[in-house]
Amino acid sequence: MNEEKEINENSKNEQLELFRSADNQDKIMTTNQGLKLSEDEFSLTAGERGPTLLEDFHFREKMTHFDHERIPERVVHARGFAAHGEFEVYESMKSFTKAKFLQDPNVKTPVFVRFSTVVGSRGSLDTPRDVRGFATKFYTEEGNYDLVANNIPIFFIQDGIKFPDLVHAIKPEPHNEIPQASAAHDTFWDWVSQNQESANMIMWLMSDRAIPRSFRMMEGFGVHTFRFVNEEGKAHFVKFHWKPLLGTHSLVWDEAQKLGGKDPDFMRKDLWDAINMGNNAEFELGVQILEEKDEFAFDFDVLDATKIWPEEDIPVRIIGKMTLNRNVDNFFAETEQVAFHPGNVVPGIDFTNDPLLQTRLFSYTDTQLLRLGGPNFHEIPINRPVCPFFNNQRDGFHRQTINKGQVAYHNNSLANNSPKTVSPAEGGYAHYQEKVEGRKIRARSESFKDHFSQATLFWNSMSAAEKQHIIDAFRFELGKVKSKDVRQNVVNMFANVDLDMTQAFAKAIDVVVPTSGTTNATKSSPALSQENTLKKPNTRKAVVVIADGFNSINVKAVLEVLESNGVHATILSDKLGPIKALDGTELESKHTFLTDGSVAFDAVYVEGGANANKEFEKDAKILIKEAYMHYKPIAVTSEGLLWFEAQQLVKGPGIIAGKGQTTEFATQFIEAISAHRFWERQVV
Ligand code: HDD
Repeated sequence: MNEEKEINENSKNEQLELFRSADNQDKIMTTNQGLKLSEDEFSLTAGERGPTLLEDFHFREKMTHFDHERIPERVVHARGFAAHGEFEVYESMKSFTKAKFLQDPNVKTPVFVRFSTVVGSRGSLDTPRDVRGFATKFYTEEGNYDLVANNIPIFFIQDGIKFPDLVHAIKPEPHNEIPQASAAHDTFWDWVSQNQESANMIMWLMSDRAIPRSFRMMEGFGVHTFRFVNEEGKAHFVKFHWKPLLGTHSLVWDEAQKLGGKDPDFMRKDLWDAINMGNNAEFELGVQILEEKDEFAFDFDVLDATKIWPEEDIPVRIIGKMTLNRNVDNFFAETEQVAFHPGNVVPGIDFTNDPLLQTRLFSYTDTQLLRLGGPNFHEIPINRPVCPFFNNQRDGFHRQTINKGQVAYHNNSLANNSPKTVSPAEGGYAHYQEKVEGRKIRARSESFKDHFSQATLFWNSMSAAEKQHIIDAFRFELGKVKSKDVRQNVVNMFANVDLDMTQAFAKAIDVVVPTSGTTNATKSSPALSQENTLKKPNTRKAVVVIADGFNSINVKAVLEVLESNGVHATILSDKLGPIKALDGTELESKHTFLTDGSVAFDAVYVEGGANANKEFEKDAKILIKEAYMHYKPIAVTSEGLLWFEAQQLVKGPGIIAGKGQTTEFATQFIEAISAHRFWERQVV
């Protein structure tokens, strides 16, 4: 270990292999000292009914380990899920950056990505309305590079000194620890109205972006403006984007809440299952690049993390692809112990004076010291670079490395002054020599003070359905706020974003409906609307609802088409196990109305069956209705068609009614699955 060797996509896996234990299968049980055990069910007692003896080293060891097996959860982003993968660059980025992993399209760099929610604790649900974390560790030949991103391209605040306040306000309230994993409470909205730089972020948080359908179907954003620096020392400003190859898709709010109860692990299971089935999660890396001379060319400050760079003004250039293709072996060892840090950079990538970024550079190491129990967390297998690393840092809690040699200081003569530093030409990191001067002040530039124009730009960019979702989200969130003053303050604030929008939700929350606001920004950015995203059926989940006595020709025809279009189809009935068709064919039911319902799937196909009883019919009708209310594609044949019609639901886009065996029926169903949702029903 710790030797120079060529890095490829397998390098991290090979390194982890050195730390993997054999599994317990067929092994003899021992203590941690290697002593074989003859008994693991009874502690050592004085007599059969007597007290337990202190000399029971086996009990003491087992219980002590158990008593200490929790570590503090992350102060934010506590609930997460991760996977391994690889990254390849499409074309050399040499003219912009000397970062080695961005030079050669033939090189694959191993990566580890942890997705997360932000507010809930580790055991909370996957589908709250929340920002999602999207943190990537690139194990490069020049050391670890961490892109610690979110699925929203901006942030709540401009200066990290406000981060503890933001987090205290949005986390459960301190006196009663209510509510869990939710922003819908007084302290958060009070904080929002008293910190109006949050306006743009709140618009995103109220939008569909905050309830993604899957980690595999959301964008990622580095948020801050970073710097690319090339071999000649020339710098460009850069913003990083991850673009999912499946498009950016969301749940609807009612569905997300129901999923939280039916299946709190919905999103982690989605990623785990997809990777196990060979449906690797793929994201393209995009960069927005800006010449330094254009720093002041915009009506926002490029150092302000509450602002996007509209893609129509500064295009996103796609430069590479990341593929997540391997699940972890052990959640704690990998997902829980991974430690990200925006300050983990490689030559060719540097920081800017974005005041939010600057504060993050302090916070991440600090938090790992507590969370992972000392300064040696870089030695934990998941955190180790795949390139060699040497320095004079020694000792501390949990030190693993046995550093050899007499000398642990610099400069020295006894070890030929090694380990030695090297020049930038030899790969040594040199900070970009930006000229800075100024007086020490606690104040922010005037150029950071427009809090509303981009919030309005976001609103202007939404489709009619997306706008309605935002209004509904405000109604939900503020509907949970008990203080009328807080509700009024929020309404007064958002009147400055869009008056019509604010009037629409103000009416529902018992406040004075505003009649004027200050912003009249007219810009929009089509790239922000999810209506314009990629739409395809691949990896979507369809459920086929059948009862005994079903028509096997219909069902088999649809199953075949789904399968051949990359849709994962699965059978649901009123019971698990074999369901028998009229012709004697059997299909295996893996879900029931009780275990899953419609919310666990992207699309439903209800066939029914001649032997369906009244209870089946009732449950199937509920399933159809729920899928309908969540705007999902619905295909119905046989009894399914009767149950659909009996509910007087309106047939329209996304409703495919007919006979399963026709090609037209199946093709229409696939097209509907690609379309994702049918918002026309929103007005029904
Ligand atoms: Fe942060 C975790 C992303 C602002 C302080 N942050 C954390 C994680 C992500 C982000 C994805 C989870 C990493 C993981 O999976 O282990 N954070 C962001 C983004 C931000 C941001 C995109 C704004 C652009 N964060 C931010 C600020 C501060 C922090 C302003 C403090 C000054 N973040 C932390 C932290 C965490 C963290 C307290 C908690 C656990 C951890 O770091 O490792 O240090």
